[in-house]
Amino acid sequence: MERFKFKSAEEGVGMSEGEVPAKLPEGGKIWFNGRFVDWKDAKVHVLSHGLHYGTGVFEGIRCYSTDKGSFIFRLREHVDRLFRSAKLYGIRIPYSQDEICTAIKETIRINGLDECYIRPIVFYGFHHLGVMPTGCPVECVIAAWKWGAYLGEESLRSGIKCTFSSWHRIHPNTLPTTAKACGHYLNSLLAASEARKKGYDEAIMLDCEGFVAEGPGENIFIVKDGKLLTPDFSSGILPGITRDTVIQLAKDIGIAVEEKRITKSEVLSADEAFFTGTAAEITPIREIDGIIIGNGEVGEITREIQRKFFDVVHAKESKYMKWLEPV
Ligand code: PY5
Repeated sequence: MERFKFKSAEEGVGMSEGEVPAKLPEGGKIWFNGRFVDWKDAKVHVLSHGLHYGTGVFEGIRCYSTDKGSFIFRLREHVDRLFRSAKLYGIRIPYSQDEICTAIKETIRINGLDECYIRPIVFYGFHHLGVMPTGCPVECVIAAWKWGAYLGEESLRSGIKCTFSSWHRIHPNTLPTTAKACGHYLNSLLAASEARKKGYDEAIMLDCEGFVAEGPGENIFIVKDGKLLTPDFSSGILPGITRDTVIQLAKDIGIAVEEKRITKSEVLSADEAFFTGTAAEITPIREIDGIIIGNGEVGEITREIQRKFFDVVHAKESKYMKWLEPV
């Protein structure tokens, strides 16, 4: 919990439409195809394949500062997902997983960051602009910068207001939904911007059959009668690493978890609800389309999961040190 306790609300990304989020910090070094370049030199050509067709895959990873040093949370799992995402699109990453892990650590160190968000991205560069990226080079980039709470610091404390989106989550037969691929985020953008235009903090997307899927950049959980429920993979969700973390932590605390198809009405009548994600961490949901979830306060189980999560990422739980990779 300590990370957001000491920061001002302005450091969050900003939630409503019209509010301009903090600009990415300029300066420092970016890892670009195996070597470090200055921030201003990390450029690609406007005719890059990835820019035209969204042909790239990426990750979002957090590094936390703790009293035992800086640790990257579940680095191996994130890098593994990056490679699985690439495989689904036939993108051959010209490095090993170990090399990418090492490069991520070096990026954090060279930029002197003790706590940060890390964004590795792999995409097709410039060569040819047919749909087939024949001959296009695979460009690999790793950047890191300080990034506070994704939906604003206050969101972690008091929860957010959501709306069910009219845009459905991409169907697993349309795109490989388990891949964290650049082009998939057009779907997320439509849902997120619709929600903000209507004055909500974030969207909840349904799958193509009308079951609850996830947020534009977050997985969703609800609490009903002391039990955690979350959509299963048939709803085309991204297999979130924070989602997996919460499932394991809940079981450890003794809270039952069920992965299943979830209806809108189950969410609206839930006792508690929250989002999970690397950027969003554990963000409580207090209201959906004007309907108060539970009593409108952050629920007991949500608070317990949130506290446990922040203890784990801050190296306060010896059992979960296996998830923390020293920088
Ligand atoms: N679902 C989607 C569509 C996501 O983009 C993300 C992560 C998640 C779920 C949660 O996955 P995980 O727990 O593994 O992070 N979103 C990115 C993130 O860094 C990008 C957000 C802008 O959190």
